[in-house]
Amino acid sequence: MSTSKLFEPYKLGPITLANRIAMAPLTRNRAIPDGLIPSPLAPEYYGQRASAGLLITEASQVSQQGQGYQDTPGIYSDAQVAAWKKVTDEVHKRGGKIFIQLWHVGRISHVDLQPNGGKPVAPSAIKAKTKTFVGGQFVDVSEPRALELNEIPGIVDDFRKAAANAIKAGFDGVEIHGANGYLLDQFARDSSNKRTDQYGGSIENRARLMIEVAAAVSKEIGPERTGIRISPVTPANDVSDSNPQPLFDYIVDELNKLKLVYIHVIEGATGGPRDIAPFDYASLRKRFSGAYIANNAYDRALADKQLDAGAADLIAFGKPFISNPDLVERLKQNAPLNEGDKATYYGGGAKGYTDYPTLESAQAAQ
Ligand code: 8OZ
Repeated sequence: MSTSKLFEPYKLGPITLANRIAMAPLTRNRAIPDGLIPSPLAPEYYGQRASAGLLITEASQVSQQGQGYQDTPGIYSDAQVAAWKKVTDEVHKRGGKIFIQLWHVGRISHVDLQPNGGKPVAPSAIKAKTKTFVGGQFVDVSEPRALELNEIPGIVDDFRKAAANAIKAGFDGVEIHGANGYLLDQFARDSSNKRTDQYGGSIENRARLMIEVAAAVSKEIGPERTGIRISPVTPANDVSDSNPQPLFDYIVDELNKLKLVYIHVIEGATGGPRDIAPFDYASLRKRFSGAYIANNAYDRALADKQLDAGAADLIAFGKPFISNPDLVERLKQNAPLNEGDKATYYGGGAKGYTDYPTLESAQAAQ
């Protein structure tokens, strides 16, 4: 039944994953508001999912400025590090491996979340046509301001410090969030970046911040513990690029020079159609010597097909992991999946978080 490569171990830099299945980062908005500390339920939530070869945490802001939605956890304070340590301990106790996703939302934020109620920061002062979740409701994002050139090193350093904190918290590595129209992607793509300094204009200039962050993080904790997520054609959060193929070919060439351990590629529109725009993902794979994690709308059949074709090393599943803590076992058995309850995706307590049944617990209840 399962001669599939999906269930074979994989060596990711210095660690060995039990299988080729990754849990994609999933925003769940359950941090304790006071201090934006991971929920006391987070160790159990991630622990329940530890049979995935690699867990990647929900996006976690590297600074208060990097926050864009209410109740998302940070990785910049000692209290946050201490709470994340409980998560990594539980996952390791259950035999899993876990990376934390490092996040700066850039312009996808709201003045109510920003230091001193200031404007969110962006490459250019262009407001995104999208909403965020603040004060218990979806609201338009705030008008951003363009970052001053002299503020950029501080942002690179926030990522570096967050990576150091991640290692203190016991993570096996970090994933830089370079995707989905957040800060690094806003710099890379030309719909959101109209700068005229060395961070705007040419492909090299627009890619500069993402590459500087990757260099700083990998210098701090080692490239063998540093991955990155990109989404070359997603329209998520109102970004686009007039010519994404050479842009992302260049970015991946530079990431390859840094010897990052993986690229995690959202193929198509995040959470939407895989074929939203033409893009040659094989070109990225060819350019990169580390691992290629493929994501977006994968099921067992497509995962097998891509692994057998050598198009990916690992497959990341997102939404199915919300409602199926034992997704690995279910994929192995081709068993039916639990439906997710959308009303409890973002925010709340244990309901829709730590209470989804495994095959075993569902059988025992019968
Ligand atoms: C869903 C809701 C809020 C944030 C992403 C971090 O798209 C997110 C996100 C997803 O990468």
